[in-house]
Amino acid sequence: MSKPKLLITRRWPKAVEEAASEDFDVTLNEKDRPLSSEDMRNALTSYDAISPTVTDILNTKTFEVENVRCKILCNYGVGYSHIDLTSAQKLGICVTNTPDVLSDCTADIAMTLMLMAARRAGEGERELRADEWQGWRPTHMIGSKVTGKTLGIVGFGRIGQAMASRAHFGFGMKINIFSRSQVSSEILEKYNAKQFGSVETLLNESDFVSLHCPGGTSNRHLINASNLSYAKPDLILINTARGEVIDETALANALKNKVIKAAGLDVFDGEPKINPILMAAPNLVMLPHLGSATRETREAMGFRALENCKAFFNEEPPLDRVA
Ligand code: 8YV
Repeated sequence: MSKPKLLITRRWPKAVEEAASEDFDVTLNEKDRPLSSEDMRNALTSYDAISPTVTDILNTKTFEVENVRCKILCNYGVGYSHIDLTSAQKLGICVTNTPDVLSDCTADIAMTLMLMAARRAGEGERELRADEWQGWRPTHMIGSKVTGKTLGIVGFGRIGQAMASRAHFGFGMKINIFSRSQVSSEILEKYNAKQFGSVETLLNESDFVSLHCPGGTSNRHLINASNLSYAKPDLILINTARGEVIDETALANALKNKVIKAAGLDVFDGEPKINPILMAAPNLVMLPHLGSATRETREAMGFRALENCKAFFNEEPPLDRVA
């Protein structure tokens, strides 16, 4: 039997690209450029399987194609808000993701941003490299203490819990949670955490808030001008989830008007373009979507996407089916 035709839309670490060719007739995106909507529509009619990433747009329009050949989208990544699941389902296309393998590294980046924002690390490095450091003094670049403070976590899935683990057991932080579903008492007890019924109260009762919920329309602007007005003035907000979860204009204004103290972002609405209002915002550290960017994790994500795809063509249920 011939191998299924698989399109991998962006370059993967070498080890996983090599493994992919064992079971699939693989097409690699040699130039590693994001696919256009037209490229993706053509791919849907020419490949048995496609492994997209967050840089691929698979919206309702993309799926408006005839003679679809693709049977599975084995997404490389845990978040899949770039894929319109209803349209995929209508065409009978299975969708999988890659949970678990990136929880630690994404929580590590959230922790990095939290420490950078609180301790002014980006600002400090810029000062030093600009040769503007005037030497040690008791009042120089004073930040906020992290240890022992209260961290609010929005979304308490695998990544949210990995963040709670670092913050609670590593930094002695108290944990507050906002999650639409009830978190079990066992999990709450593990982190000695309190669950809140609204984002407003979470913002009001936390020193730091870190976002770990899915993106997409249901969480678009979950953090906005209205609920930011409930935040403590010392609040530091971290986002490693999806850019659209925060209203970026509201965030920039909150930073400018000292409604909150600082923020750290790894993800942006419409990335890689950055809203100019964020570029001009004070007390903001930004990273270029590095959450899962370690060799170990990027390899594990590729292997996991391949496992899902292999299971599907072996007529077994893929481990991480989301549609
Ligand atoms: C991925 C991520 O690198 O997995 C996710 O949801 O946000 C990133 O860490 C990216 O989405 C790859 O598609």
